[in-house]
Amino acid sequence: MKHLCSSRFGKLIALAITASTVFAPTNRAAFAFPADAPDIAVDAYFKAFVRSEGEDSFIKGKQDGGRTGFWQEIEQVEGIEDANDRTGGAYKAQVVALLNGFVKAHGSNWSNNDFNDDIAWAVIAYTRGYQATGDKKFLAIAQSNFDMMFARAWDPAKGALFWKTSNAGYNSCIECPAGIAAFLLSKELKDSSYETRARNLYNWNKANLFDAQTGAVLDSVSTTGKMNKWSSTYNQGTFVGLANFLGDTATAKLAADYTMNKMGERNVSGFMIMPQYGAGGGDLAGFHSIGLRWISRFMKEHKLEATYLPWLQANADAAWNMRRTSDNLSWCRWLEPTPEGVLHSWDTISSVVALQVVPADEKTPKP
Ligand code: 7K2
Repeated sequence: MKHLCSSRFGKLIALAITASTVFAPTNRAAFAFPADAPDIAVDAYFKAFVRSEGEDSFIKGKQDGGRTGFWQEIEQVEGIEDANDRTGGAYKAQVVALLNGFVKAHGSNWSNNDFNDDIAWAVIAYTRGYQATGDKKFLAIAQSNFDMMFARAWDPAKGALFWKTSNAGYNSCIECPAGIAAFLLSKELKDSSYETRARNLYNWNKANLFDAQTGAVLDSVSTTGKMNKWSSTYNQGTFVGLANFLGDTATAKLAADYTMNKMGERNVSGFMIMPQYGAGGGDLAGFHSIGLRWISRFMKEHKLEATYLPWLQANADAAWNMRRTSDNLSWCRWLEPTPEGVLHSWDTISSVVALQVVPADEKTPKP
């Protein structure tokens, strides 16, 4: 460096290095959220949205009551499973009560739900419930519903699953969650036929709904070949999660990099904050929980903290900093403070999950 710097060229390099240090995102230490933030966030969520009835728990649609949709509900249960994983089991009783409450509300056979992806999400949550508790009842519910869904949704001509029972198209939001569900089942049931299905779904999605140049995961394609090229944080996340399970690390990295570098808006420190998806209980409000969960897991399993942790922490910090002080709830639009008034539970889950799956620092025990 010394001799380089003595030349004109070297001075230019030195200047460039100084400039990149000044303008690059600041290091993570300045951004890490407080160590007690993850627990505070879960407690606030429970206080606002979880109602218990005997041994069962139910998630309210809004603070003042009502229901949330099937997939929003079960994805919020996944958020509590994240809290349980982070703490090594501190929320086990709550996970059990929520899974039992979900069965009370929706039964243990979900065939009356037309959305194949809804069933895949719930299979993931119940398989994780089994992993957290060892209760075989949860695994049996997961397996029977996966099998029911797969039998009705599989299109042998295409080698992919239909998104809905109307059989009108194939979406990343069914192929990837179903692939994750199949992979989890293959491990717990020790049945490689599920892993084969996971691999088939992944290969199809990679070949048909993935841009290998950019790392973007594309939304869907209809049976008539009409493409929806929109990319969302939830599809990026499940694609990364599935690629990671199946050992395609390079592709997982490509999709994670796209999410980190291309999706959202930069904050004042230069980090990309995930897109400002609309609040109000609509589908998109909870998408970041899914994106963050699977990309964080990929990072931890491959020790890629140097690449992804500053960005993930910037998002978790933003979620924490935008909370409202009256009840510590935070919504899903992390460049703006959470408004006062009655919130939808689904709007707040991405903030809760961000604080469960993103380590506060590199010393946080890895699950
Ligand atoms: O149209 C699909 C998908 O392709 C798209 O990415 C998102 C974005 O919407 C749906 S996926 C969300 C669905 C989850 N299952 C239950 C459905 O009610 C819900 O639309 O909006």
